[in-house]
Amino acid sequence: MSSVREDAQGASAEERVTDFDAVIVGAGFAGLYALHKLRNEMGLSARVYEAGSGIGGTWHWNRYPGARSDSSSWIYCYSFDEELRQEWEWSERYPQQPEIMSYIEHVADKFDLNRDIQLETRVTEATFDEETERWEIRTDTGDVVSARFLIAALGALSAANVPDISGTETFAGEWYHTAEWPQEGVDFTGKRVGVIGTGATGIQVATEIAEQADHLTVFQRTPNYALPLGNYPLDTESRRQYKENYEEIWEWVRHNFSGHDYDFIGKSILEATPEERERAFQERYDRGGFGLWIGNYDDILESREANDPVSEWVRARIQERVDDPVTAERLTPRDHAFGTKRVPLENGYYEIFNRDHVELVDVKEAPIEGITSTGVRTKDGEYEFDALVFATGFDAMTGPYNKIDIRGRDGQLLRDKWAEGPRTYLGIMSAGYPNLFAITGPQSPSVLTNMPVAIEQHVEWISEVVQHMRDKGLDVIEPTREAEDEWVDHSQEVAYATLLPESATWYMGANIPGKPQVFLPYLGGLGPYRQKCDEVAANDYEGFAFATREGANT
Ligand code: N01
Repeated sequence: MSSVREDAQGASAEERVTDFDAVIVGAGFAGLYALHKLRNEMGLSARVYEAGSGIGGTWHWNRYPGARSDSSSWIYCYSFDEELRQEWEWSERYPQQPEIMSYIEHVADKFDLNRDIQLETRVTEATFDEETERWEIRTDTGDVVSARFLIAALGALSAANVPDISGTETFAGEWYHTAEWPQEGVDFTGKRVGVIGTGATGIQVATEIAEQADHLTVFQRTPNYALPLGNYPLDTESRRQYKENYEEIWEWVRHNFSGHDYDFIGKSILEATPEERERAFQERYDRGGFGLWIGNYDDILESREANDPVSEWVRARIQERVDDPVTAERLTPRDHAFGTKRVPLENGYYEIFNRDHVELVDVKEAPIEGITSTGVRTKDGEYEFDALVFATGFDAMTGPYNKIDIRGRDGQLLRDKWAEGPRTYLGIMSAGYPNLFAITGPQSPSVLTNMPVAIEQHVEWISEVVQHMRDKGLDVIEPTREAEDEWVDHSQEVAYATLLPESATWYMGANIPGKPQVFLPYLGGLGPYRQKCDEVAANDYEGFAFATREGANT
């Protein structure tokens, strides 16, 4: 029986609407835009379920100290509304979590989104009913609703990974995962703190905690090639400039490789002289951001020969910033090529290790053996803490889907279908799961892009196909197995033509014990991917099959 608490619209259980045109799961950037599109622009009835106590997705959950965007603020936002673009005033090149939350809340107010969002409600099951050709959706609060379309706006990095380290439950101090940070914040003043993990998150959080803690120990398993953030405040003049050029900027980032404000140089590194390379690297390093990664010579991710010069160059920059040679060497990656793991951006990270109260522990050399009531025990000894921070990442891309019992045709669980890795067509749909759309799901460019740009592309493509179905009186859409098989093969081929699958990364599922090793996002670039999606649509949705309620194929 459903609870009698009021729903998002203030209706009691008896009055509740239970049949929707669309149910959207997640109220982050993706879910909010999907709601706006489907409800405000297309007039569909829609309900958003959100597990968090507030909207914002990633930015609601990841409120750890130091959390900020690694995308330029002026494109880390929506582009769909000219008034919104012009009225919002970003204060920095890389906005911090509270500013991004203010933006998201502003958008939700402006487009009157909150009334159809039900918070603190986690979708636990979604079952496709082959009789009615509708999805039945169940939540952990007892809601049971049905929808013609199910939109998974789950986020690619929303299933937090707390590693299974023995004794964690015995730790007497406080422990936190960065992606489940307490809403009220944490004060580390005067405390001995341990941070486990040195990915993009660990690097951000350790830099901030070093300012507060009495003593900070960073447990590193794999060193990273972090690049300077290069943040700066934005003044009225710089805001005027990007706003004046917004049409051009959006055209560019919608069609380039990454959806970020970088382009590759347009030349092989092998054709550049040592002096040219040095100049190109230094300029990008000094400017800050991802320039050395996705704005560098075209082939640095294609072969070791092309990659070695830049890997070597970044190693030298790390070494010169750290005083103690042993610590400097520990911080220097030598086991993987630059850019094959997600490049973190840092804001004084390397310099924290020049301070007396900050220590680096290499857990590859001396693995963590367990957590005790007082701290962390490694092969080399025990470290005592008042607080522990897990910056240990996510069960990326497929994890959020696997947490829900999604049953398609013949009752097949999506997680069973994906047991050997995700299978999708265009990263948008999976055969056997009609009318279920993924926003920035596996096998789409997603996490390899500036997310809002990829999100807008998906939401717009999905709403167009829904409109197409309404216009033609079609009820069901589903990809063909052939189209799906081709896309799965193609997405792996594109990845394996680069160095990225060589490294043990979350892109490959390598961070989760037992997870199949498959390259998860689509590496073909956002611009070419958009073109492919547009061609599919123009070609009468090639690779998709449609049906009407009676089951007749069109
Ligand atoms: O997670 P990660 P993240 N014992 O998986 C280590 C996005 N993001 O949260 O490298 C010891 O990258 C693990 O070690 P290893 C961004 O896309 C965006 O930092 O697996 N250590 C690694 O060091 C990013 O890539 C922004 O050997 C263990 C770390 O934990 C993605 O989120 C900011 C361990 C996990 O790093 C994920 O980044 C932050 C264990 N058992 C993040 N298990 C912005 O743009 C794991 N580790 C704002």
